[in-house]
Amino acid sequence: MHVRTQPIPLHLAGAPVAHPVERGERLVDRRIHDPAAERRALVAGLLSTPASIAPKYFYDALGSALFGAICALPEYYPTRTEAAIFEDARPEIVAAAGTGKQFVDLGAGDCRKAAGWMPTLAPSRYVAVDIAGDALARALMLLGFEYPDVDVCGVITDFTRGLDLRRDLAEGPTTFFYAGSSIGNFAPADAKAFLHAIRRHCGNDRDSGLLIGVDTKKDPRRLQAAYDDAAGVTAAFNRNALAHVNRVLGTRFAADAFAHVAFYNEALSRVEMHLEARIPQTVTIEGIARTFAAGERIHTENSYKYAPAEFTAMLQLAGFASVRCWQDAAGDFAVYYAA
Ligand code: AVI
Repeated sequence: MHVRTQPIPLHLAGAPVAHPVERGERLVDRRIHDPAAERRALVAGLLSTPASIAPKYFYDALGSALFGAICALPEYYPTRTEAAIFEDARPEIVAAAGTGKQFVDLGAGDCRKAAGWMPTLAPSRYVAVDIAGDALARALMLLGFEYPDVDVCGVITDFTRGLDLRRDLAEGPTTFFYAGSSIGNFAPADAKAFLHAIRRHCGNDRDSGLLIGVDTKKDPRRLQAAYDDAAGVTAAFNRNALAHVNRVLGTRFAADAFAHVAFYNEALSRVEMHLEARIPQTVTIEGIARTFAAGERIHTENSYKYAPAEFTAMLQLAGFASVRCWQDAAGDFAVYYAA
């Protein structure tokens, strides 16, 4: 594995690789840089039938801002429902998870969700993990100012390709935090493997565990609306993947020539997002002419939904012995603490 320490902003300067568990604000870059392999995978997806683009291509700077806007949409209930469950169940969650531990924030983003837990979980150490290094550096600096007594550090990595934080975690009880139902963007087999990996990181420590938010199954019309909002923000988010692909591959996809399509696939318990060619069109990809027939789709995302009993069983299969679940009154979302 290639480990690279990215240029560290002054406020994050330190010796991240040599002394990964020392106290102080640090950022370590553990991405495996293989742009050629990533390019090959992207090209292969576009040349396949059906074509696909990995969801990571949503998240350039504009896509990340659009995702922030999605989270505030009236139709997109997961973010605010999860926040409401956190608020209502906070004392019980704190009692279950315990205080003063190492807190590992998977997919930390701007670290705001984790910041909400700082006053009550009072972690001794906060480890933010995300693939977006610049955003993480900014967020950690702010958090470090807000909570000067917490040992704050960050790990830049694409943990969806495998979770290995052993070099970056301190010994002792740890609460892993994976919010926002991002687990739903894994295929179920990959979600199981990921939960297993978290369980392995907990080791034999009975005081370690996972706090995770997961979207539930519900009326397909509500799911559809959440991923195809009236203002068209999710459509812009989906189409923006094509602009990102154009920058990476030098292609000339016309985003407007593709319609945003989102629907709930009940048989597979997932919302699917696609980009559908409005008209026949040919795009040159690495010198190869790829023709899209009118109505042909590029698959961009799956978002799996789990009934609480199903997800509880997944956590147990991953090796967690005790699972607690909190839901909102309507059962729109679920938060679990598994240890
Ligand atoms: C990041 N993830 C949990 C979102 C979801 O709901 O699957 C991504 C998203 N795609 C469209 N809207 C939101």
